[in-house]
Amino acid sequence: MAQKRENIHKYLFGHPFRTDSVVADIPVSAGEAPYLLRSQDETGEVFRYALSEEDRVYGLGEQVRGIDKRGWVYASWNMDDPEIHENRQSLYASHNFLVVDGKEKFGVFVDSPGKVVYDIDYTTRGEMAIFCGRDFGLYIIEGESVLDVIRTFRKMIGRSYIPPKFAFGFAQSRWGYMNETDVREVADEYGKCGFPVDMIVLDIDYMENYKDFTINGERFPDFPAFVREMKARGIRLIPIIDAAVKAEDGYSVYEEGCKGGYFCKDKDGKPFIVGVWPGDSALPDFLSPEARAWFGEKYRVLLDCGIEGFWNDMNEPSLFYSKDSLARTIRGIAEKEGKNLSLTEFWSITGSVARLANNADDYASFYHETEGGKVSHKEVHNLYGYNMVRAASEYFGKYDKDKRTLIYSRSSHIGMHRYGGIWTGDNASRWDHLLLNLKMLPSLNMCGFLYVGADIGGFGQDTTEDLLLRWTALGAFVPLMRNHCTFGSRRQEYYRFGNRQAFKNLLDMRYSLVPYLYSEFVKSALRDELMYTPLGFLYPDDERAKETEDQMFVGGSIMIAPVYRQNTRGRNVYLPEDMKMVRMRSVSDYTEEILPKGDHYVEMGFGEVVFFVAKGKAIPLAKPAKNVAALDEEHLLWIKYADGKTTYELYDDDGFTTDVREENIRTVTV
Ligand code: MIG
Repeated sequence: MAQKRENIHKYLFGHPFRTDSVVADIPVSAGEAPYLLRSQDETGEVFRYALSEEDRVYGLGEQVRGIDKRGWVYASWNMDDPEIHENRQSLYASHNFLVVDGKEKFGVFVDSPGKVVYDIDYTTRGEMAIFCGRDFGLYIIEGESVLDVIRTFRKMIGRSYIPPKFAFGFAQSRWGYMNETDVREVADEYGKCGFPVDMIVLDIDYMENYKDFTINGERFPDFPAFVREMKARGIRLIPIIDAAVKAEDGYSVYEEGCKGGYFCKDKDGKPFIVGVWPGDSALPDFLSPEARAWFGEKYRVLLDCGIEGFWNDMNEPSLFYSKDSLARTIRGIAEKEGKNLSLTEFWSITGSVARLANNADDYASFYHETEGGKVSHKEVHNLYGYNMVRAASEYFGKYDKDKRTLIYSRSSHIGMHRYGGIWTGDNASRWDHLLLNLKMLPSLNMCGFLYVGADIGGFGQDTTEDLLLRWTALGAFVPLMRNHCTFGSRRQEYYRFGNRQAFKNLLDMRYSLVPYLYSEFVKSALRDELMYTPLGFLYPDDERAKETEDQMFVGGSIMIAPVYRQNTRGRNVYLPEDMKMVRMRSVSDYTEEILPKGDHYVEMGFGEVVFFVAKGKAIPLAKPAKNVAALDEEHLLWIKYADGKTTYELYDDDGFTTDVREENIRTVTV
């Protein structure tokens, strides 16, 4: 039943595509949208807002730059490009929600499956301009505070995905674990060092020639037995599934897809062929409900082997080339053979090759069969990864309706937050990427994504021990705690470094924090709240808090202030109120100190976890264990900052139930 919600205004423009980003039934409002000045240009509708000096703009999820988004142009256009730096306009995901925080406070959600551009105080100082295209929904959300606006928005898009509890353990990954021996070695070394671990991730090499839903029989001769062997050691294997399906006769997934018409088609109705890891491949049409049901069911082979978690990659979709554009490019270059070329002609050759990947013309050359009819991919580009995950998730519910399955994706869009988590793609071993990891967390939460993480240590390039230590100290507080890197880079499993004790402390501390992280995560999901909250959202009258973008509340009880610079023994920390500083090397080796509101230089050693408890708050900690299942949560240690008693809302369950409910949160007095 349509509810009238005074604080949500909804408008439709053109013929909006049904994205299923919003689940609430909201009636269309009359008149023009408040706050924004509407105009048109050659791209479609444009909405402008005059920003005053003190206004801040938050949101946009997986994006570059600060928590306050002012001063740059951002685009929603899912893109596989590992060169991540502050001058990029879009990364792997598109999250079209932002909040203006000033005298006026309101949220804007552009419900569009295609390109949206946000020029926030960049081209024209003091102006925000949003270029929405022609066919979209626009929501304006009002509230008393930034947090209020976010809560209303989150409620409107539906409850965030909750993974199984083991997903709060640690995951070791690397592109290049080739076979059982490689995986066993990781498990053995973790065991020898006494490092806890819950998951070892399988990248594309476990497959036969990069074919989805196959297992390379030479590398993994008895996969179900190997899955069992690892599980008996307390470790779950998390295989990857790529978006594109190898186009090869005799490969059942390809043949079924062709027969059922489940692939995206070219203008002549034939499967559109692109080049990615398996070579020539077809793209499942995840926007078609039939294709989703078909592809989802394919997960069964792996689920039947005992697999309980997956990751989805290459689903922007990433295209190294399309068959047609590659052929055209090769012909173009061949024509130049033997000619005396000008430099401009020479560069047009290198340019034509460089433009092959993720080419806009290719994205405009294939089509989806949707409930609303045939649409060009270009119009709905940003929904592809979202619906890939949805395909899997819808099937997991059928395979075992009472059990949560782990899934996280590279590409995403608002709406996908109900079906799975995300990791933020191909970062690199750079100190600024550690800071970016921190800053993205609240923006992602605002857009519904709670199960999130970045590759710890950096995916590309070579990590260093100090970077890895500092990054792991942040990762200890992040739901998806995964150390992952590319083949060809320096190996970065923790046991390869000298300071093992420091790494052990950090990993053990993570496991000690699981009762807290799990409780805070579930509460955030059930109550449509942030798990990571910037200081400025909590202390709106404190200018210093507002400009502090390198500290964060994690859940309701604690603030973290990670070290993200090399050659430092600690850092400056701003306390927005009196807080208790806790410095832990382990749950049995720690110090506490009450510090007054204001600035402090705080030393933070490698192998120490430092956090700050807010007044009246408590946190539960468990003794470390080799994996999540082995944690003793009957006997918790409590840390609090209170004279006398205080309470904490603790959540726990069997780790798998889909029946996650508010009533199962217990208020514990400590
Ligand atoms: O083109 O599967 O972001 O995590 O290791 C690279 C190989 C494909 C990109 C993912 C990365 C993964 C890699 N993949």
